[in-house]
Amino acid sequence: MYQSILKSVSAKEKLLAVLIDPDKFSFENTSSFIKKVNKSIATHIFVGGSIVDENTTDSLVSEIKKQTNLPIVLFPGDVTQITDKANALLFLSLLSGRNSDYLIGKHVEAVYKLSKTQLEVLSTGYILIESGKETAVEKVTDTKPMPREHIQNIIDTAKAGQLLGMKLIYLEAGSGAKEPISNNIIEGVKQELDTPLIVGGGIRSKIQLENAYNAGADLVVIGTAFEEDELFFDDLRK
Ligand code: 1GP
Repeated sequence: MYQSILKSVSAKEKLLAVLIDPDKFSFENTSSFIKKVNKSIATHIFVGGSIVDENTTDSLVSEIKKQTNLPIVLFPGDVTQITDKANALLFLSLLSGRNSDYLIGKHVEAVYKLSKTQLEVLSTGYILIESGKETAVEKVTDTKPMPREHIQNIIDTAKAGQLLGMKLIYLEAGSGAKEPISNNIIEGVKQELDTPLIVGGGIRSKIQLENAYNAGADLVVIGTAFEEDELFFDDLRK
């Protein structure tokens, strides 16, 4: 999976992940939702959320897998969301915060479970940026997002993640964010970064999606816009 992301980045092909949060998603809707995903320009399906019941992820990923050939990537809020039914896992370290549980603690807890799976583990520097309202990530991790005007600090944080060997950097405004990550933040980080750049949170229109791509996002993640209005898929047909 990582190799194919790198290939897309060097070919300047932009990637789009549809995020399914098992906590907000109705299981019975899987088939019709995934049909729409398959007809869209989406290249990946991410599954995960801040608060998800144990075992929900496992059965949901099994069901999704029956209906699509797109790679399924876990975007876990917790160790309980690890399932070997997916293809890969974002091994997220919350670099914007100083809560050691989310920097390294949960990762140590996850190792035994991961050793029982074939998941491709993608080490990801996860940077939460202030976006106008308190987000679930903030509450669950008990950390503060980085102020959006501290661009150099955000760039240095992303760069530190890369120097630590992280394979991906994810700029996160938070699910349902009022404002997506601004173009100048994306541009600034992208200029300094050699790793692929993921951007998500608050992207609700094709224009915002294109803005993020033009600023330098390699992979954009969209969840809420599809949850709220599946007609959004019509704007993103292949
Ligand atoms: C959240 O970046 C993702 O973790 C997607 O956010 O739900 O706002 O699209 P939205």
